[in-house]
Amino acid sequence: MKPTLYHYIHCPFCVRVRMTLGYLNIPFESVVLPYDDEATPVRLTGKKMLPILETDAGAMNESLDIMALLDKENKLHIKEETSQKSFPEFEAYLNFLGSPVHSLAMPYWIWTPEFSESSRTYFEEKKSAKRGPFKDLVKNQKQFMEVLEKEWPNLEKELTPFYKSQNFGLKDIMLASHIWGLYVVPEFQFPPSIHSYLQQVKAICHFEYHLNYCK
Ligand SMILES: N[C@@H](CCC(=O)N[C@@H](CS)C(=O)NCC(=O)O)C(=O)O
Repeated sequence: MKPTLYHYIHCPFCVRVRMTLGYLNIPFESVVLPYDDEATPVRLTGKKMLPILETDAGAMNESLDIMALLDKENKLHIKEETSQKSFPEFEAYLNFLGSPVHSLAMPYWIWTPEFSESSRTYFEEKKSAKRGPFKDLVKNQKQFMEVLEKEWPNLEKELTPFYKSQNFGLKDIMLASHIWGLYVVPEFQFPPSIHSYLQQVKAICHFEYHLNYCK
């Protein structure tokens, strides 16, 4: 049986798993759930959180656990990478980048084809409780962009040509999926070197953002 991935198109943790499936050339069933569907994920794993991978062995959460299960030949060295002392620091870096990325992208994600009227309302209500009204996020774009613009030169130094490495690896999947969402923001442009890095990761992982919508 092919594994089934339940995912949201925009979700960086889901994108990680899709990039991994593509990198490892693993065929899978793709099920894009509406963001307001609480019943399906709760039935599968007991909580409303995606990604979920369903295999003969059952359904599971947690992107890194899913990726480790998929990576039978250990090409991404997930156990070794995630148990390194510096790994929490890398995750904190992703969170630091993720905050402005999400504030910039969320008001646009909701207008992409994965959202219906009801899932858009559900998403906006849930996310604006933490981040404030989406209209204000758009109004304050500049401040979020400034955080990223300040950071890009530091990131550029680490792309050698992959993240702190000459070889493609787990951290590239995690980093690329975390910032990929910025492509949806019309006012935003990646510096050419970061754009080119992301396109390399896309090619290596056979990644299509709007899977299911542009076949
Ligand atoms: N630690 C989890 C995080 C997954 C996660 O945060 N998923 C979000 C989407 S980006 C989610 O399902 N949120 C449900 C909701 O907020 O309703 C993983 O790595 O898989």
